[in-house]
Amino acid sequence: MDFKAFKVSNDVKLALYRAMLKPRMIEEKMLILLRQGKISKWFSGIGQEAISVGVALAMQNEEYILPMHRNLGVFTTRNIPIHRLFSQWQGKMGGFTKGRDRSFHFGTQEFKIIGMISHLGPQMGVADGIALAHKLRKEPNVTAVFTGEGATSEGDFHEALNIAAVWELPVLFCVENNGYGLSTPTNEQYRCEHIADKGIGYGMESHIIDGNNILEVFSKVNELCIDIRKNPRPILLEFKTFRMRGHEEASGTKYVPEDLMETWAAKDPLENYTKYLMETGLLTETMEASFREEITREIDQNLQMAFLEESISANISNELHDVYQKFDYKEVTPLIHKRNIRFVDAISQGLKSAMEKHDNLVIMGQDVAEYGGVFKITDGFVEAFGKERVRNTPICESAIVSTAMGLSINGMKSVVEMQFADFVSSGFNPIVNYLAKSHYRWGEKADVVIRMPCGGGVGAGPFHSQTNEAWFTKTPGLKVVYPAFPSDAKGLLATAIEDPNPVLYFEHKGLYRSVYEDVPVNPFTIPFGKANLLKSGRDITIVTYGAGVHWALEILERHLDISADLLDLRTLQPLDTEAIYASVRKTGKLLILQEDSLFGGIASDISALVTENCFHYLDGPIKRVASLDTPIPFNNALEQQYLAKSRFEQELLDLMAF
Ligand SMILES: Cc1ncc(C[n+]2csc(CCOP(=O)(O)OP(=O)(O)O)c2C)c(N)n1
Repeated sequence: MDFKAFKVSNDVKLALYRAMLKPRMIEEKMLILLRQGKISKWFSGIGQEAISVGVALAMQNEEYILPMHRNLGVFTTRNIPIHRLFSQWQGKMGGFTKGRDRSFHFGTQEFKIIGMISHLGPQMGVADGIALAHKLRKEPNVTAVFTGEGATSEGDFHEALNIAAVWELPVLFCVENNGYGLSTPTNEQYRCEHIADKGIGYGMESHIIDGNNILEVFSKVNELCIDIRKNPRPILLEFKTFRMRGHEEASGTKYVPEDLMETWAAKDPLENYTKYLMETGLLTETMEASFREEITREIDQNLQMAFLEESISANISNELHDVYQKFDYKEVTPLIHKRNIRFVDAISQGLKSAMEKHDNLVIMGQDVAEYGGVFKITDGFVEAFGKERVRNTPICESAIVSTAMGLSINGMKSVVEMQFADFVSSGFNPIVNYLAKSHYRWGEKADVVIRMPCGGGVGAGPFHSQTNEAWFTKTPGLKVVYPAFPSDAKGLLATAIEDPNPVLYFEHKGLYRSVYEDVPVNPFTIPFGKANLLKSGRDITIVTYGAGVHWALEILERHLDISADLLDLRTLQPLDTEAIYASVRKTGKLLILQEDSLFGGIASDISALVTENCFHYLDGPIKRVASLDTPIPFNNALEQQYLAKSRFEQELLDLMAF
């Protein structure tokens, strides 16, 4: 291993040594504790420390690092008190997740470390978002994100690198190529010779670095960081290294040929570097012993602190309390001055006002810039707010949602337009796993609104017509908004953008240009969780939202003899259960109308809630009226048959007659 080629001061050489020794010694202790059954799982980074430590020391403390499961050296180099790491691994309060997540699955703004979610790939898009925030604020900061070579096979890797390249984001993509992804060797993972070769495909500079040579890692990364701060751009780094232990301890290394193990054992980053430092006289055995003694003491003391810490006692209200960030709703009242506008105009106005109010708000989506979005909602926005804040994206829903998360982590707000709500499936993972769970896991908000042009009745077939709110209403941590009128669309969008929690904002395409209303011209807010009683009656309660509201209005218009409460939910999460219960207590009958297919839709949950809470008030069975349990078809006759609207009238009359 060639250490001589790198010009590094003696002080830095010793600092690098000590910084590498610490994670190695903590890990050795962890392996003992694991055997004693005192910790549950361990993902070892032994043999890969030079990468974590070298990168972390090349970065400035205010620059974000996004590590993975083998990067203990990032955490120790950023000087996180190690008792907090021990508490984290033991699921105690002194850790970073109140016992809610394990190992390195956490972030800390204090130390500018944003840890992974298990799905690996989303990290890279999050790094894009963090870097974008720096770039928009003209801050000369680098963001470094780690991944293994296995995770480079995920679509997120491709999407994130592509975005970073197109947007020239100052991100260091650090791939630790350690030979195996769990048991899968590299020749079953990818076909090019080096992962660094992939940089060419993205138009991105890339380098191969010996990941076991701390001086090479530190010098090259340091040099690149200095350069990126002056000349922001993404760089792909492939660190050649090897995973010396099992994927996690229990899984072992039987599938690794012995000679490969021996070859890499001879390249151990700590042993070789120690030898080099001793040969050059920078390190003596006495010094080494005293460093080791110091670290042993630190480990023992900190471990003791963590062991002495009480176990967490489970408390339901604590858990429920942390699912969402507290949102201090501020009422902005609508003024009297109104203009008759379409649903689509109301959304556009709401967005525009928010862009004027928040100069840290960014809109991202496919074709949203000069083209104005496929529904023209952001028409003219580039002229008003510039291309930096109104951003066309490549076709990459997953990494864009992750980018939005990164923007939020780094102090920005964003609205992401899904071109059609159907395409959210390509960005589903970061929404339900990253955005939804971050506050509960480690107290981090996800200040992101995802706009969802949805709904059928427009002859657009199975992939441009779905109303897929139920994919999200069942995921704790998300808020789901679904307006039916222009005023609500405008006011609820304003609230969604103010709210620091992730909001899915459903906008029905069929309403865009067909529904008009007199809408207050000023920006105003409408609180979440407040249903709107559109009609008040005695005999039956109809609960619905979105296009269903208009179907119900139309049918009730035809049956003036039916005295019904018509409740427009407006938001599905939070759900105004009190308004539903109050109405059912009054009328004794409930019909829930939803455009979505029947099974597993929100109507089922509302039905269950009313059964549990209002059973004694019911004078008939609760009726759910929904679309067929088929995909949504294209042909008009088939689509009309599919939609709940075609059955609503008869079901209403049947329940009235019960
Ligand atoms: C989306 C997803 N698929 C599968 C897994 C299971 N899994 C966790 S780590 C891992 C191997 C990762 O390999 P690599 O990226 O090379 O990192 P390494 O563990 O070698 O450091 C796998 C298959 C996962 N966590 N997430």
